[in-house]
Amino acid sequence: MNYTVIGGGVGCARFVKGLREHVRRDGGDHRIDVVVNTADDWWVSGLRIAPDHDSLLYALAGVNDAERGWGRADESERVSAELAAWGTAPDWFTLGDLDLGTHIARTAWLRDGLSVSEVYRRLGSRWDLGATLHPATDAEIDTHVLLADGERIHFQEWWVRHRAQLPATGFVQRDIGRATPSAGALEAIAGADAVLIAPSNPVVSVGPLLAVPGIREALAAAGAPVVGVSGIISGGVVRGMADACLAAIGVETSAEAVGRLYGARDAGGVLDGWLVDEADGDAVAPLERAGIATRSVPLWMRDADTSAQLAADALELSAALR
Ligand code: GDP
Ligand code: FO1
Ligand code: CA
Repeated sequence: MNYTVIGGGVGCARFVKGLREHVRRDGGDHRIDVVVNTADDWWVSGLRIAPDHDSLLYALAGVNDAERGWGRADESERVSAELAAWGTAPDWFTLGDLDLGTHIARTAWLRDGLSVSEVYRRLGSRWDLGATLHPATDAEIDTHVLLADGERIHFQEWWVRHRAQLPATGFVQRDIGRATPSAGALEAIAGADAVLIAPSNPVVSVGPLLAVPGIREALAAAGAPVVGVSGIISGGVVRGMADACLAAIGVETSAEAVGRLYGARDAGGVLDGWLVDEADGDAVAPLERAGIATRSVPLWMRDADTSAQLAADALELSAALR
């Protein structure tokens, strides 16, 4: 079976690790493709940083800093201090020495004219990831945050320097209207037996991905059911600041509201199915009435077993909708 996951960074990484574990336990020849958000990316010290991709790459390779959710394990920060001293990198953004190796290799390949897809292929080939990573688009679509005071800053400054505490009224991805889906993303969606939307940040990880012209059309045309997993449990995030992102676009932080944000596939949205946590059972009936097949299951990914079970639950709902 071909499984295609759509998502961003740490939440997507944990979900894909669960799916990989489920597939390994299930046996059989399965394929996992991941369509990855690139709208967090930014240029620092002349290097292209790609947080959502690198969180997935490092987690699937087993070399990630699981506590922080980004960057490499056993890291050091000698170069980062020098970059801050030279002023080519903000002192609030830490670039580990090992992590810089990835940014330097990626940037070197981009300067050689390789596409982002090609760069993903080369970076991923160093480890046995058990999944193939595709950028949603090969175009640069950095996210900028529209602040309540009318200013706009790069997403990374809002997220890291200001911890998403500056009141915001929206998010824009520059030139996204000219972006097209990567070939790998389109193939992964068209060829999937199941398309799963990871419990990623619905606004800045999944939102920009769905906003790439052609992605929504590809999902609508996909033969596979599209099943999403809520990253919001009992009205709150499991980690990170998706609640601040949802507030910025006027959406309530709840599993039901995010399900409605994605929308039912046969009503112009993307979802055939939606998983909410056991604590959010009251969201099932309203979303079913909205045309989204909804199940209430344990959504906390605490370890390999619970993550694999969540992936199995998502695939079970997908199979029921095929
Ligand atoms: P980021 O780009 O690094 O922020 O990562 P993502 O956007 O892929 O995922 C962040 C989201 O994952 C957050 O909104 C979390 O609530 C969600 N998340 C993290 N761990 C879990 C978990 O164990 N279960 C569920 N359901 N969601 C989770
Ligand atoms: N997040 C932080 O909170 N502080 C940092 O200093 C930081 C550095 C960093 C470097 C490389 C990278 O790939 C990610 C990094 N992140 C850092 C995380 C990143 O800002 C977020 O995980 C995502 O962009 C959120 O979607
Ligand atoms: Ca992200």
